[in-house]
Amino acid sequence: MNHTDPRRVTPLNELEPGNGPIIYWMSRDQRAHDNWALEYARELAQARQTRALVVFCLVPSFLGATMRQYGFMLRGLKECARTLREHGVPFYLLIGDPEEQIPAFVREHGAGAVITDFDPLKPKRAWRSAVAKKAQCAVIEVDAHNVVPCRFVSDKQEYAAYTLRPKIHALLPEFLTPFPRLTGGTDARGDADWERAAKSLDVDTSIAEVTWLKPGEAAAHAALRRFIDERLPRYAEDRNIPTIDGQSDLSPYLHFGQISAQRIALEVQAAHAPHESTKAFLEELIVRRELADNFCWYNTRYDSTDAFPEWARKSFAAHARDPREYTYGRRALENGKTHDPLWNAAQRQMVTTGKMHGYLRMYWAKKILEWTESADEALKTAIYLNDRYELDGRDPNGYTGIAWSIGGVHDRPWFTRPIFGQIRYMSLSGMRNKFDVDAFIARYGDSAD
Ligand code: FAD
Ligand code: FO1
Repeated sequence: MNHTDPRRVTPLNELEPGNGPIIYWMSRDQRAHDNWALEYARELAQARQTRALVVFCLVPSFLGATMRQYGFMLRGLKECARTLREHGVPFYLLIGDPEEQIPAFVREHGAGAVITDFDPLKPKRAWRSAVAKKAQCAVIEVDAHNVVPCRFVSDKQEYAAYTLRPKIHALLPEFLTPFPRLTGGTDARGDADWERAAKSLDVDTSIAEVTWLKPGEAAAHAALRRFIDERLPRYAEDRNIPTIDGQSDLSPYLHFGQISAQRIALEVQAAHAPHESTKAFLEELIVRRELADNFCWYNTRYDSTDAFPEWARKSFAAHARDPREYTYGRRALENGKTHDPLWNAAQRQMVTTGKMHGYLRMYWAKKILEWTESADEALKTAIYLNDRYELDGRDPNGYTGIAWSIGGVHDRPWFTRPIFGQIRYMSLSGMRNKFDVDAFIARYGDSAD
């Protein structure tokens, strides 16, 4: 009985599934439970009386990720491999270029089909299209990341959250549904040399792994439980106050796919927390997050000023030569050495914990626009710092959040001012009206050492 909704499924080549095992090439959704791509692979294997197995291809470096992110990911993968084996699904770890490794693995195992998960980012699209061409079997993509499948919910780049929201809400009753349980007995086959994997990495090890957040599917579910019990009730009031730990801290788990957004939404709905908080959280988790996938999927220039709306690009052209009262190079920004103590404290929070508070990320990015020579330099600097230090970096949410802050993507024109033109402005005095800035500086600022 097929549980996977066919609207999540997109064949990536013309080949029909053949005989031989069905391979789930896991990439974005690194979890055993609540994973539609895995579920689809197991259903297809059952229908063809063959077996399903999982392969993950570790690339030695990925979009500037450091040991901070790779450590979190590899620990989560190790746990995932164990859970899969306990449920009868062998796990194989490959190392190298997926465009070579996956077709070779298909040949070696005589695979009947490769199932892979959906990801709008350019490097991942290149991997999938190369594998779809080179693998001598059917290659099929399943959107296991979005509650409402990205390709299905809209066939174009949406203008803003308010244009995507009704499309998502209309389909939630069909897609925000319970998951089938993961069943099966132990299967000890599989092959994963974690030592060799760690040695193969070509990453900056100077940025240490974080210790305040434990990686993996079990820890993700514990973090969800803790959020629901302790923070969800006041999420509407607390989420934009950086001095209160009012956010869920689920973004690193969502980024690495160690927990399903659909699972989070089901559990939050069942919690019967105050309506305003539930509504505010699901807006972020489903509408905002899936708007980010929509933007990156339909706009391949998502990491460039080319993706900015026309009004923003015109506005930047008109203000390109506005004098900057302050300008900082990448090093000064990276070290949090500016004249603005709040900005420095936000940068230090990101560098030391791997997770800047969501409300400060907007202010942080906008100040980079104010203190660099151009929108182009600001965008590149923000992406570099965000993806180097944030545990949840290298994510559609990041490219979209930065494009919103600096380039007005999904936002509207505001009244004109120097340097910003019509881009929404945020000021230190404005932040002081919202929360106790001095308390945040005391906690994360220079003097906090
Ligand atoms: P919660 O408030 O608990 O939200 C729960 C989930 O909802 C988040 O995990 C996320 O999946 C989603 N969500 C919340 N806010 C947003 C948003 N504005 N856009 C899209 N999804 C959202 N998010 C990342 O995952 N990776 C990034 O690299 C990243 N960089 C950002 C850079 C800038 C400049 C801005 C303005 C935002 C960025 N965001 C990024 C979005 C948002 O700030 C984070 O997702 C959020 O702070 C993560 O913490 P949380 O899970 O505790 O959030
Ligand atoms: N995906 C892979 O399939 N293989 C990798 O080795 C890999 C490394 C990696 C490191 C840091 C990071 O933030 C993401 C990484 N990803 C990898 C991609 C990740 O699984 C996500 O799919 C995307 O980054 C988010 O869309």
